[in-house]
Amino acid sequence: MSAPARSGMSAHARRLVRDALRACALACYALTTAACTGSQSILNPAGPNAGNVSRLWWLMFYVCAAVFLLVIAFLAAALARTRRRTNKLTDAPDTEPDAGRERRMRGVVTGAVVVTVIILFVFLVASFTTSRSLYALSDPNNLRIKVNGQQWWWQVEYENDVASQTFKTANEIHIPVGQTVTLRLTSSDVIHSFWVPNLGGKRDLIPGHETTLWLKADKAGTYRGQCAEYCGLQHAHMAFVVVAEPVEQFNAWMEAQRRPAAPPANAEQQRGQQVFLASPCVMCHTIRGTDAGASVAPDLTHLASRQTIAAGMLPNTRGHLGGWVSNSQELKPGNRMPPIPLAPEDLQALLSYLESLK
Ligand code: HEC
Ligand SMILES: [Cu+2]
Repeated sequence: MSAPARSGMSAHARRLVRDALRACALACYALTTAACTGSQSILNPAGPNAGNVSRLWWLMFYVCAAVFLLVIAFLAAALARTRRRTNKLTDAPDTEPDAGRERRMRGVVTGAVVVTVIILFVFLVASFTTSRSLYALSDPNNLRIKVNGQQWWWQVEYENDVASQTFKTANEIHIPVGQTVTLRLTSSDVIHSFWVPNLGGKRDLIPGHETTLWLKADKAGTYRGQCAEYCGLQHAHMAFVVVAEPVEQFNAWMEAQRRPAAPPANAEQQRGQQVFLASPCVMCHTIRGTDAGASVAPDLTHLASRQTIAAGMLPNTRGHLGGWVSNSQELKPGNRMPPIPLAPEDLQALLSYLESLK
């Protein structure tokens, strides 16, 4: 009667141990194959801050993995021993004196507590020094970029002591490789959080309170960022890209962005501009060089130079642009741009104009 029950029990335990080890192996596999290569991954650092964060992460990962494996090993050993002892019990009584077992037990528990305290202390010191290191890039001579979070997109303003040299763009931040930039973060509605995992840690954007983040990219590349603080319906579609490029390329980009929009080059684009200026578009958007100067929505002066529209949600192609302008509420429900009905020819002309805003 008791034999089948016992073996059923240990089979269950064996299955548990096997599943735990399998999960562990799977996690290791996923980590080493997928996560270490991504353009939105803390495990693929492209700058000093992200490097420090990922070193802390790996320390925690290895220590916790070791603890996990030890616990599983002890669990397996304990199960095997219980089984042996129970078998023995049926033949002869257990002869080990209780006092000895008690003493060993106390030793093991004390050891486990001491090791746990040491591990937690190491984690405390490591995370403290990592936090400190994130401030080391602070320098008043850094390039300054102001990032304002809004439901659900990012306004990006390149600051300069000369007012005419400042300019705004949206959802795409270019930075020179090898130079530190200072990001001044603000929000005009709710709390958002700025996070480019490949370049650094998170920093909240808090209404009425400016926060600062320093970024430096050592490797050229395009890194994806994402709002990391739930901020409403379209929080998941509040992404952006950081393009780190060689200094000359960055300077050329900045020069181009400072210029006003290119004037319409043909009759179609001319008509598109008229449609834009005669529509409610001008109540929200800016196109520098035209009468449209509102700033509650992304600056469209160089819209066509950007990789994505709608805060990283859609590739910047004519098709997606057409879908967005005809009814953005279908693509990104709840976003702050109302549907604006346009005649088909007007829409096509408008798209031609928007596509010319390089
Ligand atoms: C009431 C304000 C408002 C009006 C009017 C408006 N928009 Fe927008 N528009 C927005 C907001 C806000 C966003 C950002 C939405 C988001 O990504 O969540 C946006 C985004 C866009 C984008 C994508 C920009 C990018 O870089 O992601 C385009 C293109 C655009 N609008 C074009 C237009 C055109 C063309 C019109 C007129 C037909 C128009 N908008 C009218 C508020 C407005
Ligand atoms: Cu958010």
